[in-house]
Amino acid sequence: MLSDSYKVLLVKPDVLVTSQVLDVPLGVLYLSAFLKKHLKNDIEIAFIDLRMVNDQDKTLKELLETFNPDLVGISLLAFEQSFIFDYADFIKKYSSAKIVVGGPFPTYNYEKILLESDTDCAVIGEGERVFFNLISGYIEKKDISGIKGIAYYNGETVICNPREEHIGDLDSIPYPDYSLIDFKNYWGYHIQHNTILAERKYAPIISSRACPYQCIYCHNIFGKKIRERSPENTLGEIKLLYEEYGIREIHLVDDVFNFNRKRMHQLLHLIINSNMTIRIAFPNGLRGDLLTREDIALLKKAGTYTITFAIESASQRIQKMIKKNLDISKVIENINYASQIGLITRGFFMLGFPGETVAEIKQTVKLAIDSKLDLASFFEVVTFQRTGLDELVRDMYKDIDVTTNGGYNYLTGKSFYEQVTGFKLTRFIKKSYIRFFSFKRVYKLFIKAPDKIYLFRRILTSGWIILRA
Ligand code: B12
Ligand code: SF4
Repeated sequence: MLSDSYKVLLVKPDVLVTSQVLDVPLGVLYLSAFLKKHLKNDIEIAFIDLRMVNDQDKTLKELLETFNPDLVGISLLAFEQSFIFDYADFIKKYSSAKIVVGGPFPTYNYEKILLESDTDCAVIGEGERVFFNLISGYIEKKDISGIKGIAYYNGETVICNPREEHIGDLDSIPYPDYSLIDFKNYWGYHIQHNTILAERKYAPIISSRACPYQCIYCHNIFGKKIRERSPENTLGEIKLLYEEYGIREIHLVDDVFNFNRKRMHQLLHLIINSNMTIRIAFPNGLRGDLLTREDIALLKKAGTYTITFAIESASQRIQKMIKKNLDISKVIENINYASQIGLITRGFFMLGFPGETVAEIKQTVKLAIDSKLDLASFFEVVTFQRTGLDELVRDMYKDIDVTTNGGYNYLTGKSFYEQVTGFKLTRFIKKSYIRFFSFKRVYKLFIKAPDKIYLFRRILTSGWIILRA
């Protein structure tokens, strides 16, 4: 490494939330790989996942002083937002680094960040190309004000440049820079995306970007035109993880992995014909009404042991209102079939949409309880700023302050719904979990679970946190 290379410290923050999910931060690993590919020896990258450390302040201070970065890049989801307001001054105190933020929160809330913290620049949406252009500009000491996809404060006002074009050929992006992490730190009994496991050594992969659907609660980070990696490129990454890192279970975290059935089948056939024995999970859901029996059977043959179905609501009125428009009867048919062939099925449900009646909330919980689902997650509806849902909430409840963190306070766990209706949603959700997880259902789950010891220890170590929350 050249001694005058530009030093970038990438940070994944730690914030106080009741159920901290500890998953491999694919976004920053992609950024690092892209920068290393294009800037080679001109750049040196370090990464700190603050969720892993006991003393966040001490670790960060030491790293700032020893690594002495030119730039600190922070990845922020909405619920991690407090980090930038609490730590921008801290970073500036112990280093002379520029602070650049990126990820879903800055993409939609860059003004707040730039006006209320000592942040130099926000990267909007897909980060690889924009971050590269920005850092190249800094290295070459050029004027960065015209770079597409950034927002900054010019001393008078916040400027947000037009968005950078999305990277069309996803295969041109190198695989995530796994050298930055130690996978072992992400394996264990903490809360993870998938709830259960078949193999302890697992890793997430994203094989496509963007989603053509229009759900009003969703933040659009990668655009609406789906872009796909080729099945060969995706298989190559699975092979790398399998051979170099001993990974035996893959979690596909695409927004809609099964949108293009042809590509899905091609990848599954490649996996089946490879000499790897891997297990596959879909922790954040497949589009349940697009699946066919043939798809489900092939998914199983390729190693899938669990599928999540993001159903959200049993009410067709709510489905229409949130523009999810899921065909519920088709999804139930697919859950039944998946369950029949031995897959573990999980449902995601959202309760407390604006204007949703208590009867509709109960209808959703009833659907979950009456279904063959092995696991269910009931979420209180949260609004993120600059989504259709947020507008709806603000429109519908003009007289009430529902603005705390966009209608939801992550620390108290209270959504706007309780505030505006008086219906004790949090309590209702706890009761719904107790009703859903009947002795019979838990027993069946244990029979099906590929790693029973893991499931048992997971329930002991983190199950109570969720129920307590
Ligand atoms: C896997 C996943 C998770 C996993 C892992 C998250 C992770 N590792 O980042 C887990 C389970 C933890 C998770 C949890 C939640 N998630 Co989630 N999740 C995803 C999902 C499906 C994929 C994330 C991913 O790997 N993307 C691929 C990488 C390449 O993208 P990326 O991380 O966004 O990074 C790119 C850019 O954002 C940007 N970028 C990111 N960081 C930085 C930093 C810098 C410095 C720069 C320059 C650029 C940059 O560049 C990167 C490369 O292009 C996304 C949807 C999506 N398609 O991205 C939702 C998403 C991130 N999740 C979302 C939500 C709402 C949640 C939850 C709050 C849901 C809930 N109600 O519980 C929880 C948080 C709970 C908790 N307590 O932790 C929202 C975030 C909305 C928001 N404004 O924050 C998303 C965007 C879904 C959506 N469309 O609305 N999630
Ligand atoms: S299907 Fe998922 S990613 Fe697509 S718009 Fe709906 S919530 Fe967003």
